[in-house]
Amino acid sequence: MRKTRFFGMAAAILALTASMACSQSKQKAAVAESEAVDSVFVKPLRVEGTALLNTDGDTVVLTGASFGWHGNWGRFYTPGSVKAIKEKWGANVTRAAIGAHTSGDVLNSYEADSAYAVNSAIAVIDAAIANDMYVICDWHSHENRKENAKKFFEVISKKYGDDPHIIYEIWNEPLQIQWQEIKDYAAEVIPVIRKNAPNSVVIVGTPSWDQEVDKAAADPLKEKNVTYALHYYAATHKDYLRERARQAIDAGLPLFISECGSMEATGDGPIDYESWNAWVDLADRNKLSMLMWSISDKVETCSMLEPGAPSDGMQWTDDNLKEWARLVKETTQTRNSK
Ligand code: IDC
Repeated sequence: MRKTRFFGMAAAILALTASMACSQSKQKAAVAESEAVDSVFVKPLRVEGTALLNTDGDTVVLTGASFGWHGNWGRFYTPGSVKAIKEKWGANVTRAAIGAHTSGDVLNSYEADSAYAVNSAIAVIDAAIANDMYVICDWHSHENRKENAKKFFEVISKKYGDDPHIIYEIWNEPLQIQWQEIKDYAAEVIPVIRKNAPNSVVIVGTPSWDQEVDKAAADPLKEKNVTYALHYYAATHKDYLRERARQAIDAGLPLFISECGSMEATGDGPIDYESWNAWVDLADRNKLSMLMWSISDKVETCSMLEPGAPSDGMQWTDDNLKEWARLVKETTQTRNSK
């Protein structure tokens, strides 16, 4: 009897201690979880009016660097480069530029080697997810390559489902193509993505290399969570394009600067700091996200790296970075610390 009582009490004490320990560890786990949740930057996004919002209702302004055409500069599509853009340059977004077709000196493309194209996109997307960054999956096309775009986005969206890190850019820069053709293209490509990723944000290109945002403002898509691409190269595109952008915003069009440069539209020539500052000011005032072109190592002003820079960005030294890279870093750090 006494034995039973003794064992009964011992069992009760044991159970109590165990349950205290358990509830303490549960509390610890809960704290760790809430800390982990708090420290996560990437949350689902949505477009509301002209604003990009996260699920907390905060306006989100993203700044970072875009990779170059995967066909020529795919060697930089590494976990280390994505990590460096985040940790050393302060970026919260990056962009995989998956070339749809040949273009000038860029010969490899999705058309030539679709597996390499898909794997390049996956390399950057996975690294961005691991680094708590947003990532634009960009179909880097100037021509209407709708059928291949559908195939490409079917594969990517199926793999990632509704993962909130990914923003889909369905047609980098349409040439001087009618807005109606771009709308028709979007009407076919967006459903392919949304079938697998119903809540994803999609960037739709605008005519004339993403400059005729007025055409989109006059006749926007009915789809939810769509934003429109505005691209500029500061030494070529000046007040007239800034004015057009302002008017589009005033008309209620959400804009996303998924690509820009400080030099001429050729990607070369000197940096125009005055025009660049005017563009950054416009982006800041209107809370526009901005990605700068590009992580590549060609002899041209817009290639941020010196020829022969390591493929793993964590190994880049200051000697590997060109003038443009220094400006990109400074712009990124300033904007993302606000
Ligand atoms: C440029 C690259 C260049 C490459 C060329 C091929 O910088 O090395 O030879 O593409 O077409 C864009 C395009 C982007 C261009 C960039 C600079 O989106 O693909 O990259 N640019 O010309 N729009 C305006 C400028």
